[in-house]
Amino acid sequence: MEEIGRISRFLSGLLRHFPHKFGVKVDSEGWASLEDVERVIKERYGAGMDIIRHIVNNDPKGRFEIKDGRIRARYGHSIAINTRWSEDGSIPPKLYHGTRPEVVKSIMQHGLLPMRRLEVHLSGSVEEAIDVGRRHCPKPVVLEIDAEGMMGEGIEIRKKGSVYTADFVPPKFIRVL
Ligand code: HQG
Repeated sequence: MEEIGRISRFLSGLLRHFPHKFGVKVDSEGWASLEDVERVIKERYGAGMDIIRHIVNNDPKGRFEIKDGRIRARYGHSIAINTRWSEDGSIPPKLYHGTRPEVVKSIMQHGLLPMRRLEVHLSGSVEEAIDVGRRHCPKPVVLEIDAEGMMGEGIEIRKKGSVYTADFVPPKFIRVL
């Protein structure tokens, strides 16, 4: 349903970027009270906990999680939280990043930077990276990231839902596909 998509996008924005605008408190790990979030969703969309749980349980990228009466976005934040946690599961040796052709030169020079977010976001497959890049332009470029090499030099890569994150990816670990 279109309304579910709208609420899901709002929930991403609320938990990643603007909880304070709606009087929602987010702790240092990104958690907000489910009650607070339900109140905002009810006021704005007339929808309740059922819809919130439906969105969280069916999100294709695992954008959100609910635990002990709290909810958080797993990745994508611009608000200051501690992003240094990772879910269990191995990190694939190669990861991918889809982006606009115009910025590839800058990326190969300066590395992948988090820009307006707290982390750099990487995908587990070329297909997912293309989808990420399409949010920016019709014909994205896919970069292959030597995740194994990064971790070998002590650069942390974290798993969050279906997404992988890092603080920074130095140019020497990036190859244009
Ligand atoms: C680019 C969505 C110039 C970078 C997606 C990207 C993802 C540079 C843009 C998640 C640069 C930032 C994040 C440099 C990086 N010079 N440009 N040195 N370093 N960039 O939206 O990765 O659907 O913040 O290539 O699917 O596109 O919302 O990052 O193009 O998983 O759940 O700066 O957000 O997830 O753009 O997307 P973004 P992203 P959701």
